[in-house]
Amino acid sequence: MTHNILLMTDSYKVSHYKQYPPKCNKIYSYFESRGGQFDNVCFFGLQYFLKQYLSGKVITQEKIEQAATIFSQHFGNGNLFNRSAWEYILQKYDGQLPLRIKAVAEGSIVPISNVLMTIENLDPKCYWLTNYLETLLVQVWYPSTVATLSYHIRQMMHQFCKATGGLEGLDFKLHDFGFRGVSSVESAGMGGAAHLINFKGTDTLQALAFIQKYYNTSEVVGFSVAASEHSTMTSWGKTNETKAYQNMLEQYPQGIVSVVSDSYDIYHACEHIWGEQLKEQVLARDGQLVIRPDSGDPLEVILKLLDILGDKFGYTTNAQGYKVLHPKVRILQGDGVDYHAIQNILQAMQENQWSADNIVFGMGGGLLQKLNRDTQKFAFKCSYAEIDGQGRNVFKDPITDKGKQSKKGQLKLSRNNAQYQTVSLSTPGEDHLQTVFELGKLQKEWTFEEVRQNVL
Ligand code: AOY
Repeated sequence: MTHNILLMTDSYKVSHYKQYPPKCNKIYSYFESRGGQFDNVCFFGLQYFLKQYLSGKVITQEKIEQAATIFSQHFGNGNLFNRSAWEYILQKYDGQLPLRIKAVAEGSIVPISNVLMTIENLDPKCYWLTNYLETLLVQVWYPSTVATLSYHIRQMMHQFCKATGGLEGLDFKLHDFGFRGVSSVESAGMGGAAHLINFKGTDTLQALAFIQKYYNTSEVVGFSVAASEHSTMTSWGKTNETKAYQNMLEQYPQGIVSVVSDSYDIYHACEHIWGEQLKEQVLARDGQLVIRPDSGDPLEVILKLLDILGDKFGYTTNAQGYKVLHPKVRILQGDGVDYHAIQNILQAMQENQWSADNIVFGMGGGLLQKLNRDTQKFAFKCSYAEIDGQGRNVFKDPITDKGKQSKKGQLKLSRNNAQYQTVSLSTPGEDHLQTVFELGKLQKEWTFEEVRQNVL
């Protein structure tokens, strides 16, 4: 193992064990979204952190020594580190963490301001351990925020598809182009997996291996097709643009093929190359050609391309009265795409009598990177403690920001007429938080199929 749990925290937390009140024997904290872009969130990714970083014998003498050496230089003080507290866990629990973590089922859609996860120490001597893990556990914000964004884009796309066409294509309406734009391969795995809860199209291959490994899945749950990039088109030279496109039709005689067509002049490419020179070959081909513009103002370009392609290849009018291009031709917009761009494009298409069936979207940085912990205001706070066995509610309520109020006491996620609500643990009724981790062991494992089911 290359990582060291003692080092997977913020420096200041190393000093916190001395700061709790005397005889403190329990610290209980919870995780919530306090609001942000959307008013409900999709909880996802905890199982990865539990499996990768928290399960089993995560403390060893070597890790304690490594941390001790780093801390004494980092703080310029060899005494801040609570070495004996870690050696206590190493000896008493064979290096396994005496904690209980409860969480809502992964994939669940929960309104903001509800408890999503709780964590508490199981050994009274380890009161300091609960919040030592805050830093790592709060990183669940990332896969949860990607899953939330992808979920809400699907909801929005659903409305446009229902109003202007069909729902058959919805699973592939938003393709993940984000691998190159994320901060790390680990982020690509987590974020790419989060997107695949809601959709089935991805180019982020890392997500497929991530899901198989961490979500107990043998299947491949995301799909893609043959597609060009600019190098494979422009390497033919500007005078051979038609040959480059013709080669695509010939190399991939069946199924969907996507061709990026803006290398020189997207309008010329659609009107004269696809729409005239290669038209018969496109129509004779056994599959769908997807034309991908990749520059310019997306709204302006798409509306113009729809008109050009409608003129050249023809269209039909569907039951709802919207125009649908010839079935052999579609558009893929993957440049400048975020939630509002998709909404604006589908809105403008509807206003111009074009069905949402004509288009699919690719989203890269907008899907996997253009978000942060504040996008959904994820926070982790202590709500309960025990001092010498006496329970007390713990909270913050700053006059300077009522948005930063925290909950009090031990919490339960209840559900009344399909509405989640956070109540005191002592309130009678079912708790939708279930124990997922206890004393070093994973207690509940979700498959990816189950995660997808839990969204619905
Ligand atoms: N992929 C559908 C399949 C994927 C891509 C990936 C950055 C695809 C393009 C396409 O058709 O055009 C990363 C940009 C594009």
